[in-house]
Amino acid sequence: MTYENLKIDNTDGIYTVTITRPKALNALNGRTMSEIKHFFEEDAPQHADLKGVILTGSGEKSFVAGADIKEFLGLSNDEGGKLSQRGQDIFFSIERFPKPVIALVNGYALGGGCELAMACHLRIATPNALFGQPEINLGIIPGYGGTQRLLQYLGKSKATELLLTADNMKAEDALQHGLVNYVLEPAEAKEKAEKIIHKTASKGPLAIAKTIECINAFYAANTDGFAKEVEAFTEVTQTGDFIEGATAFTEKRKPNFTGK
Ligand code: DAK
Repeated sequence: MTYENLKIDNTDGIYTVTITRPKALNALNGRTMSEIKHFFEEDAPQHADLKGVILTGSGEKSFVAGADIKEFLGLSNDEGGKLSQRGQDIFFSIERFPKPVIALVNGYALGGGCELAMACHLRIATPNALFGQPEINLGIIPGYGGTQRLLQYLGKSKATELLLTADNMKAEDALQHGLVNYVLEPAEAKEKAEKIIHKTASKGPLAIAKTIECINAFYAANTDGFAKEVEAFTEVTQTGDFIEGATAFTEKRKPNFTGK
């Protein structure tokens, strides 16, 4: 697939994916959603050198200002549900990606933009970042997981307030409420994201992937997260990486994990 709305840079295995629709403040139209799907489901798994992904928006004003409102106007009655399901599935691909995906939130993260940031494993915001689910202003509700993930991050009281009022949350408040991991100036934010990815890349890749699976199991309906942990633990203890990690510890050296 040729990317029209995503710019992808690879620096030492850190793939920075920049959503690039500046005229629409990087709003997610159908094409952009297809490109995000293609990147996480088709392209990224092929890149053997990939250590992690930084997802951001072009410019300094906006991460993603929502789903593309203008595109919704032409929807027929039964298309809404299908698009909502498709969007949720794409965002699940991000959440289930076996290597860290960090949202670098550089401005507006509204509606689908807030949902996209929440599907990433971690969020680093710049001071001008603004989070919110303003769908109610348009007479609709979030369709890409916003009613669920906002509760996971903020808890019921604050999330309900935001969802019912369409109020926005500033970066510092998002930090205080646990929606973001850090608030940093743009250059430091990128550096921090890179540092985190390099750090995770020095660990056992299977252990990282299994940890992500267990975290997701906590939030998955009808899934016993503790049982999932036992299952994942059984798998990782049977790997060469575990032998290497334990051996390196006893030999007082850094482990050389191979992901096997
Ligand atoms: N969609 C399309 N275009 C957008 C956009 C968006 N979400 N946000 C901004 N733009 C465009 C503006 O229309 C404008 O284009 P021109 O008029 O110049 O052609 C350009 O970006 C610059 O925007 P502004 O001139 O408005 O810039 P300001 O600095 O004055 O204001 C703003 C920035 C972010 C406060 C404002 O643009 C704004 O309020 N934007 C909309 C924010 C919003 O409500 N976002 C949430 C959208 S609802 C579903 C699936 C998902 C969802 C719903 C249903 N189904 C499958 C059915 C999710 C929905 C949403 O995300």
